[in-house]
Amino acid sequence: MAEPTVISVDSLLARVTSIFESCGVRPQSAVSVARVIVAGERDHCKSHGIYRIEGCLRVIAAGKVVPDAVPVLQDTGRAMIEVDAGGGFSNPAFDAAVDALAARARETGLAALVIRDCLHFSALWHDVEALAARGLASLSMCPSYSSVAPTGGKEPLLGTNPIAFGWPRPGPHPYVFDFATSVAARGEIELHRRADTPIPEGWAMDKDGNPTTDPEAALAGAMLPFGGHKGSAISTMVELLAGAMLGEFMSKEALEFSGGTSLLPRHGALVLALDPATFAARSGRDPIAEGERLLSAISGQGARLPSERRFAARANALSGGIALSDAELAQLARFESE
Ligand code: NDP
Ligand code: PYC
Repeated sequence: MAEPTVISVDSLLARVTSIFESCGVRPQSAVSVARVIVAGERDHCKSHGIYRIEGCLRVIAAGKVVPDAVPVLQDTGRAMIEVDAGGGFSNPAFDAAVDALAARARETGLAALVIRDCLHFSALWHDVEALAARGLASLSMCPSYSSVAPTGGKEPLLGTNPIAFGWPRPGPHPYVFDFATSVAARGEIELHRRADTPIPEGWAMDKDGNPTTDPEAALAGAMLPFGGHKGSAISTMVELLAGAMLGEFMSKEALEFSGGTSLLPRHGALVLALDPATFAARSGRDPIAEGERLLSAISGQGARLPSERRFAARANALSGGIALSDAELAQLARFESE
């Protein structure tokens, strides 16, 4: 088998940024979008790494995202800060609002960021890591497009609706989890389809509601929520909070807007930021120290914390670069020449 080619994180970032710029994405947004994609690759989270470039370019070509949208921040001084992404990518909108969100959470203890009318193709850990770096706990969530059947049903209705949580820790890395509320992200199934490998049992049903390990049949059928009725309920909560409550698309509307799952979903997103120091003030206890006791006890049992794999992959990539296969390099080169 051919040896992979190693490329530095910075040089991959420069290449991906320039691919987006040459497709009309305004430079500041191109960097925001590329940074999250390259970070996915750097952290070896392939389902939201460079494979997503193609999807982003497809929505640009289909006119379903506004590449030069300028996010507009609306801060009325209350707990809820809004940023209108104007039909553009979600990452630039988040980047435009994160400092205001963090400042408000520090001021009031709890603040919410509503991102309106965005295309959220990406992973959410990035949002919660940015807030943890500012000393805040956070929850981030968004709907997707209908591809998951509620537990007990057979029809795709819910999205893969990701949810991420971040908690600040002393030291370089926060506590972070970030996952699809489906058993696996849809991107994982797509990667199996491309590699022509079966998906594990329990991920999806075919269009007749029968269990399947065939990625094509799974993509044409319905994915399953993680944890049965519990994941189904959490996914429903994401639809309600980040769709219905915001007055933004729910997964079904996002699917209708896109006309299918081949285009990435457009909708809103909700990010809650909480200041642990404010919440704990009257208790006289140090929430971060309390958190450390719990997290050390988890690790002390030999259990791994979520994101430990990600942080280890990140350290490797930052020191030794990112290994890309010939096929991935060829795809990058194709995007650069288009
Ligand atoms: P994974 O199942 O790969 O990982 C979920 C989380 O669990 C990660 O924080 C991971 O940490 C952690 N984890 C995994 N294995 C263990 C373990 N054995 N012990 C402890 N923790 C563990 O994620 P998904 O495939 O569900 O989602 C991948 C990405 O897709 C997410 O970033 C999500 O935001 C994104 N997504 C985006 C959507 C969108 O519409 N924008 C839709 C759906 C998903 P680690 O990374 O260290 O393994
Ligand atoms: O991987 O499920 C997924 C996904 C949907 C939209 C963006 N990512």
